[in-house]
This record gives sequence, structure tokens and C-alpha cells, in this order.
Amino acid sequence: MKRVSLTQYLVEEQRLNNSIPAELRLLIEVVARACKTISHAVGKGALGEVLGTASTENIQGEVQKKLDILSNEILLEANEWGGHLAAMASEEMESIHPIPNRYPMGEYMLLFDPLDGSSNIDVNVSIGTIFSVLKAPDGMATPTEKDFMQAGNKQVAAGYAVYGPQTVLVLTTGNGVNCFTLDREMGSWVLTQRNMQIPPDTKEYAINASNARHWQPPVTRYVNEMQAGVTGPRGKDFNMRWIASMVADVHRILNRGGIFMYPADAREPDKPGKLRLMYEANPMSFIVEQAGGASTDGRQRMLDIQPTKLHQRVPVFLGSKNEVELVTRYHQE
Ligand code: P6P
Repeated sequence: MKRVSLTQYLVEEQRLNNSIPAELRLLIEVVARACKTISHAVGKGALGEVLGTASTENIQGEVQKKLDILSNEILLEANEWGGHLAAMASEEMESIHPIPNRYPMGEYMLLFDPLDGSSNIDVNVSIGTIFSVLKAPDGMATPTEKDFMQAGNKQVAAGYAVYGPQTVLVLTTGNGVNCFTLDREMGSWVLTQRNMQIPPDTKEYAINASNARHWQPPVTRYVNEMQAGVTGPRGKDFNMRWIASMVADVHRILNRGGIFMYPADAREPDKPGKLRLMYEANPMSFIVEQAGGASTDGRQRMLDIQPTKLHQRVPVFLGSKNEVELVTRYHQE
């Protein structure tokens, strides 16, 4: 296949679908470049003296890994001078990060989980970056958290990078999902998969089964039926995968189908699940829907949820359309 770079893809996409204004193209290229830098830092591992934990905690009360903080700084520094952003928000920062006054303010807002899968950093398992792009509200002078409270269906772009055996960048701007692989010698992102499609059916599910005793009945029923296999109501055997890195589990599902679940559980009723809506569930749901999949919180379409808090959590059921619809139906029965 003739090599198509990320830049060429974005320019052609703009020409064909008029869906990537110059400012958005700049944003995407800047984020892609930052992911290259993060990939390089992650790839050094112990040689880069970046493993292990810092002495700080993030807003989630989670101990921060040095690479979490480094990745966050890389994304902030890469994006603040370009003039394409009004503000940023990150899993690693309690409040939003307005663009410093010395730089021009743009019309987009960038949200990200700079390094998702932290529990895997020190044991050399794939981790990644997840990002979401919203438009700043018209006439917004000084960005506040309220300006970020937009449903996922308002996203203009979303993507993730996986720092694994290959470093890949998966991207949507609303016209399908494309995958770029980092050519480490040339330092360029090369288009390697066009218009990714998730099979509507699957034989593979992803959930942290150690939480089974905390699940609500619809989840227990759905998982038990899959575990009953060919002798049970589903009439077929299923396989299970759980990498504990959302980017890696979602990338597998984009490539061969599957359903990813992180349900709410009884332990902490005021914490509906573990994953965050704004910079994990929403970008991944935009990508999954653009690839023909589905995503709900168990009851409603993820992208229709009206957010109220920047770091709010949400139960997640996403992937192969027919499976997501089934488990969602069980919640409604
Ligand atoms: P558990 C990583 O910390 C993360 O946010 C997601 O990437 C991943 O799917 C999930 O949490 C793993 O959670 O409870 O299995 O460790």
C-alpha cells in the first residue's frame, strides 16, 4: 500500500469531507507529535529513570506514576502555544488548564487521559493516551469547567495511542476510524488501517471478573450466560480477555470485535464505575460508534449523557453492537 502520512490523510480528509478545519488539523498533528514523545519516554522504561511512583496523588486520589506526570506535561507544553486551543483538561489535573495569556486563544478544547493503564506501566504491559476534542462555546471569553460540560455527541474528534509492541494512533473526526502506525526510524505516523469496523457479534468479552460479587443482576446474568457457553442460553462458547489498559482492550475490540465492560458495583454507590466520562468513556464511545459498534452506561447511549462534573465516573459497556444492545436490554428488563 502506498504510504500515506497522517498529514496527507488529514489534508485529503479536509478536501473530501471538509471535516477538518486547519485549526483542528493543527491540533491533531500537535497531539500526535506529543504521543510520539510520550511513546519515546515510555519505551525507555527503567533506562529513562521514569518508572515507579512520584510522591503525589491526582484528583482521583490515585498515586501518580512519574510517567503519568511526565505525559501530562508533554501534552500541556505541546498544545499551549499553537493558538488552536482555549483550554485543556486532564485526568491528572483537578481543574481545567486555560491557555496562558501570552498565547492566542483558539476555538477548541482538549481533554485527555495522558497515560491510561498506569497499573501496567512498571510491568511492561501496553498503556496509552486517550484524547477528546470539543468546540469552545461561542462567545466564551474565559473558559470555566462549565464550558466543558458537553455531551459526547458534541465531540469533533477523538483518538487514542497505544504504546505497545507497535505504537499506534487511532483517530476519528466523525467520518470513520483510521489507524496510524509510528515508523520509529522516520518518526512519522503512517496510515495502516482505513475505516476500521467492529463486527456486530463476538465470542470475546472483557471485564475484571474479580469484582463479580459486586455486580448488579443484569451484569451477572449477562456474564453467567456467556460462561455457560455452548450448553447455555447463548449456545456458543466465549473467550475472556482483560488487559487492565482500556486502550489495549478497545484496540483489540476495534480489530476483532468484543465487548468491554466496567460496570458500576455495589462497593461505592456514589462512584458509578471506575472510568471517567469526559476523557475515557466519551472519546472511546465516539470511536466505537464510528466503527459500527455501540456504547452505553447500561441504560442509555454514552454519547447522550449530559455531564455535570469534569471527573465524573460512569459505567461502561462498549464494543460489538449486538452484545452491547443485549446487556443494555437486560438492564432495562
Ligand atoms: P482494574 C486503568 O487504570 C483503567 O483506568 C483502564 O485503563 C482499565 O480498563 C481499568 O482502569 C482497569 O481497572 O480495576 O481492572 O485495575
